[in-house]
Amino acid sequence: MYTLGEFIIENRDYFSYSTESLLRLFSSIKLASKAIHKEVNKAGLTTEIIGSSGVINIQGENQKKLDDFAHRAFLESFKNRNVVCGIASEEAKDFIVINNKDKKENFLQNQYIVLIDPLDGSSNIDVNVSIGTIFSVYIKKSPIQMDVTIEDFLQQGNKQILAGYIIYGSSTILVYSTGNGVHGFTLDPSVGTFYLSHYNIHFPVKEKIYSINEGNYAKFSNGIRKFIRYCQEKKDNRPYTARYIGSLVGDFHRNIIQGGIYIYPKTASYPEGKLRLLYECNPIAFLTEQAGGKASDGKNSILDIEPKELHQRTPFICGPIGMVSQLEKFMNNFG
Ligand code: P6P
Repeated sequence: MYTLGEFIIENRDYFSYSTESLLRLFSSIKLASKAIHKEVNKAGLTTEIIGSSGVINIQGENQKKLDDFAHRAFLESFKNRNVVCGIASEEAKDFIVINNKDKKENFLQNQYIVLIDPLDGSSNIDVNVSIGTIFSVYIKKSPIQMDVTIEDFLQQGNKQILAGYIIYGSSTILVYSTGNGVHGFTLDPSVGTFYLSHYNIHFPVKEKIYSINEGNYAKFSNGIRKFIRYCQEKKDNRPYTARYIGSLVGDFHRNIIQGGIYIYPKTASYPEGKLRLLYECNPIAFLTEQAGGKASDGKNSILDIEPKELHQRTPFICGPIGMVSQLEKFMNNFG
């Protein structure tokens, strides 16, 4: 079985940047995700790690202790590997400059810009539902000698050179794409190694699942409501199965493997949509398209949206092309 490192080396010809720097980047990601895997898997046993940190994060949400732990784990592992020059995190208001000028030998490689949701769906931690890390990577745009600027982070999703997630569920799986298909690696905790377990993931042809929080039905637009009823009617290969666990990584991972659409539209509580463009929607949209699917805000491709600010939100739809196009048609015709 290929390890993640062996797979990256085997496929180095498909990656336009230095393989060595990609291996170092993944070394950081693997280290942090293994530390989080360990804490998540025993969260119920230690009060130090579950529950709230007592901090209200920049999202105005009650930060969970594991959120903070995950944020710090990634920050430290990126800083120590000299391969990232700037980080934007859901848990930090501003981007974080990593200045490695003193480490000349790696300086030229430190071109990676990372945007990350260290632990998405963390409200599920205390009830043992799968949660995940979502990451998005770009090449620095500003002059290499300068520290990162906000423009380095506000790049369109179609400029990503790497995107992925780690799902902490019944097993811990790292799923990523560098633009050459979507591949999944399962952690063998007994040896602390990620092994290739899902080669070239593609949405199945059969559309099966729709994932949306129907508790917001009364406030959905007519187009969304029409699509929900379309999913439920007995016709063709419908009704679809409704599955929604309130954890984007968990819902998406199931949908990309079993064939389903995930929808988080505008709601009364989130008139701009709830999900964050830069470190939730762009990376998931990149994986969606690489797996033969489609990702939009109901009208425009997510990857073409010109970002304006670090934590901006967007309505988010991702899944098989047929299902997403059908929903876009209803939204276009019925509002
Ligand atoms: P709701 C988790 O907070 C999250 O950001 C996503 O992981 C998840 O899909 C969504 O919000 C759930 O939101 O409003 O349905 O509870």
